[in-house]
Formats: sequence, structure tokens, C-alpha cells
Amino acid sequence: MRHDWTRDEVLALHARPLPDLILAAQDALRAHHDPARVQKSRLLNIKTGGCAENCGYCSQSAFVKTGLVASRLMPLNEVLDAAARAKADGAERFCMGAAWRDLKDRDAPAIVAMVKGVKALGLETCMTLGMLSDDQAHALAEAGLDYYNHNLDTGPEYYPTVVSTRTYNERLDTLAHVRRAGVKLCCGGILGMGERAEDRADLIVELARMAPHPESVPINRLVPIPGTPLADADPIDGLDFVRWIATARIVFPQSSVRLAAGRESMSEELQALCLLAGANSIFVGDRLLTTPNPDDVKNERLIAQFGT
Ligand code: SAM
Ligand code: DTB
Ligand code: SF4
Repeated sequence: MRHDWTRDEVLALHARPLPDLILAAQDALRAHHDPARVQKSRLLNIKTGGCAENCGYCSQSAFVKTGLVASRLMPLNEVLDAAARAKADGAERFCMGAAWRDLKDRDAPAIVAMVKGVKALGLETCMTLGMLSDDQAHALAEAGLDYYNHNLDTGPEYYPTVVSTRTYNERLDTLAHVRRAGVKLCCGGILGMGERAEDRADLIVELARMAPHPESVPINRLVPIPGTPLADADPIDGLDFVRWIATARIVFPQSSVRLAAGRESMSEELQALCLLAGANSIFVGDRLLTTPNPDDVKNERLIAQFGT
């Protein structure tokens, strides 16, 4: 496992002739994973909208008017009902997201109860709640949380263009707290926010510096949301996106690489190429947090091509 990738090395990988790149990505995948298996995670938005951060891509920021109705934290019984349905539909991991800048101590008991309840249903648990203190990360670990999602989103140079209410270093602090508490890390980014190839390479370099690498690396393709600052960003080219997936697979051979948001706007063929390029996980269910996701008939048809 390498932790000292440079920007230029990552850019050179990404620029290899497509057949060589895909072959190297398949080799990396097959060295550590079953290439026929696509891991399935299900998302639930447990607290929608009204967020105090100004992430330029997000429908849930209080800084933008997207028509989204903000909600309070979802009651435990509703979360457990949704988790039971997700399990019945074949999800393996249940990821609960809250539109918070950070976890408030007053909400922590409710979150702990959700982790315990979802785990008792036999699902892996994942939470994404914004910033966490050291103590909060330990409390979640004690409750049995398997994964914490906290994305770096892009490289450090482009980051302030996308978000100005928090810094890259604050993001890294939470990631360190989660890691110290012994919770597995889910950390990746978004492509198609107007960033340069260099910024994408820098994101990969930052993630690679973490030792161990994040166990899960979600690669999102921007879902442009009317009313947000990035509503009109130029979409990333499909094959370029495939190249970045392959690059991530080669740099993070042991990690789960998730083809995360953005599948709704991709053809089945483009999604299949992303899986051939080494992605081995998707979100199932017809909703992400606030936007649609392909339904499970489509998801199963895609996964069936890969042998499971
Ligand atoms: N508030 C928490 C946080 O920011 O960490 C958790 C929820 S936040 C919505 C989780 C992640 O979803 C973001 O870090 C971002 O990578 C991704 N995301 C949000 N909106 C998106 C969009 N429109 N397109 C693609 N990815 C998006
Ligand atoms: C991640 O990297 N992508 C997920 C999950 N982690 C929390 C979120 C995608 C959100 C897409 C836009 C929306 O539905 O609001
Ligand atoms: Fe808030 Fe997370 Fe959306 Fe940023 S991405 S505005 S922190 S919910």
C-alpha cells in the first residue's frame, strides 16, 4: 500500500491508454476483491435541510433556496422501519445522513440509539453527521458504528471555491477523530464541480496519505441542483469519469470504491464501464439523500451483468 503518491504520478496514471488503465485497475481489483461482487449500501436522510454550511453543490444548505422543506431529526421507529425495508430489499449497509455542520451533544443519544437499532437488524451501519469531536467519535464507536462518511470532496486548492464556512483542515481533524476511535472511514469526493484534473489528483493524493487508506472511497458525479451555486457546472465527460474511477482503484487497491451519486444521469453502459474500471459498490434504492437514484430493477439488472 502506498501513501506517498504525488500529483504528477496520479495524473500520469489517469492519462494512460484506456486499455492499459482498465487492465491495471482490474488487476488491482482482482488482487483484493471478488470482481463478481458489487456491495450494496442504502442511504436514508435522517435530518433534511437547514444546514449551516454553504457547500456549493448541496441542496440542503440554508444558504440556498432549492424548494427543499427542512425537517427535524427522524424518530427512531421510522429509521428502523426504513432500515428493515432496506435489508429486505438486499442492502448490506445502511448509511444515515444528517444535514448538520456538526453533531450536537443533545442529539448524540438519539444517534446512538439508531446505530444500535440498525445494527441489531443485521445491517452494517454508517453515519454522516458533519464534524465530530474526539469524544463523540468514541461514543459512536462504542455504540457499534461500523463506518463514518466524511468526504474531502476535492483537492485543497479548489476546496475554498466550493465551501467557505469550514476549512480542509477541519475536515481532516474529524477524519482523524473517527480513525482514532476505531471506526472505519468512508471518505471520497465529487467530480464535475468545475475543478481541474490537478484538483482531482490532489484529492487522491490526500486520501492516499491516510494510513490505512479509507476503507471506503465514494466517488460522486455532481448531481446539479437548481438553486445551488453549482447548478450550471459543466458535467464531467463520461470516459474521463471512468478514468478517475480506475485511477482510484489502482491507488486504493484494498478499499471499496463506490460509484456513488450521479448514476441517474448515466447510461447503463457508462455505469457498467465504471464497474469494469474497478468500482465495486453502489447505492441501491430509488433515493439518495434528496435526489433520485436508479430503482432496484435497474440496479439488479446492472449487478447481474457482473455475475452475482
Ligand atoms: N452534512 C454532512 C457532511 O457534509 O459531511 C453529511 C451529508 S453530505 C450531503 C454528504 C456528502 O454528499 C457530501 O460530502 C458530498 O460529497 C455528497 N453530496 C452532496 N450533495 C451532492 C450532489 N449534489 N452531488 C454529488 N454529491 C453530493
Ligand atoms: C457520499 O459520498 N455520497 C452520498 C453519501 N456519501 C452521504 C450522498 C450523495 C448525495 C447526492 C445528492 C442528494 O441526494 O442530495
Ligand atoms: Fe450541510 Fe453536508 Fe450539505 Fe454541506 S454537504 S451543506 S455540510 S448537508
